[in-house]
Amino acid sequence: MTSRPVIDDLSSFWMPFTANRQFKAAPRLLESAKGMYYRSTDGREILDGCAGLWCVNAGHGRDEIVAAITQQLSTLDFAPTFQMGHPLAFEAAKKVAELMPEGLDRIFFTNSGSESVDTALKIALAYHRARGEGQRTRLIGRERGYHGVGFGGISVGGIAPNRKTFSGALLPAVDHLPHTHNLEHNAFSKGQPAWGAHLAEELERIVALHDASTIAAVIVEPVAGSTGVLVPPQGYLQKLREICTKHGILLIFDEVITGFGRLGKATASEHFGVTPDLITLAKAINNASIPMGAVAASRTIHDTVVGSGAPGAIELFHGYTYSAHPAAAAAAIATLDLYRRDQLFERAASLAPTFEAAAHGLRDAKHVKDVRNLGLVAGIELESRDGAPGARAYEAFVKCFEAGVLIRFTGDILAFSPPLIIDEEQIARLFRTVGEVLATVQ
Ligand code: PXG
Ligand code: PLP
Repeated sequence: MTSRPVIDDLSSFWMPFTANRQFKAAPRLLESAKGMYYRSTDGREILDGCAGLWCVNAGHGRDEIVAAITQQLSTLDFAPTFQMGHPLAFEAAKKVAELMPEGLDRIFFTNSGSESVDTALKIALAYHRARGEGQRTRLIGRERGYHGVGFGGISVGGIAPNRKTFSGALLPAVDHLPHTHNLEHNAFSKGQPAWGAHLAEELERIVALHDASTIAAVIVEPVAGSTGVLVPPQGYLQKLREICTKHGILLIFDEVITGFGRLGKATASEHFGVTPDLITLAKAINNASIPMGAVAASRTIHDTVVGSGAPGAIELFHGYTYSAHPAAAAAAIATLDLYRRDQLFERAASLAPTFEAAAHGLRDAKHVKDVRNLGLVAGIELESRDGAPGARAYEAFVKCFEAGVLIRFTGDILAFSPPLIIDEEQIARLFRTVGEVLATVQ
């Protein structure tokens, strides 16, 4: 394949979550992708160790999805879903609902994870208000949580740099649970760490402080992704569920990353056997082929909100121009069919032990101070370089890219979340490359 010359002016695109000046001085540009591989503009094949941004779970350039989108765009490019509809919106919702835990079968469509989070938080407030408990407005997130970049999401989120610049304008009634990261107790845990379930009891202290009657919802990632892969301690999520139920607080699982097979089941909720009241989704919902997100709400929440409106009145004053966009909906239907046909969730489950062994094979590699994993997610935490936090992981990331492997990093943690179509040889190559690179990293 011939490569087009790299465009020589990169200045117009203000890049998201990027060191713009550093990047533009030495850009890394991807030009095409198929299956497990990207191709860079300099013509190299790059093994995708992180499914793009944790989202291309069925692998790149799947013909079935491309065909569904193409066909849809030439048939019905756009249709409003405010007081109107189109059939694929309803079909896509049904397909998503079929994969959710029992009872969470009412689906609100958005265009991203950030929008899903805002939507879920607003639904939580609307639900309590519809029940006559409109004073329940407080939202509880968790330290190190990532819930996207809307004002709602950064307010309940717990990633300090994402909040700092905007700290004067965050939502007013928010508190945070402590995070569960503790290497003294949990370093090199395989799967769920044994220590830390008691950290969920901090919710009781928060409830005692603010009173349950002021709290609408708790939102957590079942497995925290963005912050660097924090797997919940055994029993932790169950405890959160119990405490929320006891106090009438809604539990929201942000499954933007864990959704659609990452842990070997459709959802983390199913994997852990813990059912929240609301689930936020995005990314792999349609293999990231067209922007789309969703919130799965329990029948109770839906019926309470929808039942509270006067006949003929709009029940929830919320929605996006592109909610259930026809092309995104078509892509979701094709993607969810593909997951089932190719049994990709089962594949993730059966590859998980190989993936775990390969990741933990790096426990003695240079700079490594922790390896953690669950399903097809792993994090490798590096000792930070003195006075330069993040520099070591950045160097590893760049060197891996040069060696033909794409990984993610956050701070000094490397993150792995390959497409679920990865094979054993590719898993071996992924971690072997990282080991070789770490040996050369300063
Ligand atoms: N919630 C969670 C749990 C997420 O992981 C969002 C919400 C926001 O989704 P959108 O579609 O608005 O980006 C996310 C997104 C990374 C990385 O590599 C993670 C995300 C996005 C980009 C990069 O850490 N997660
Ligand atoms: N801003 C303006 C001026 C708008 O008219 C709209 C939607 O009509 C929006 C923002 C919201 O856009 P979206 O529905 O794509 O989120």
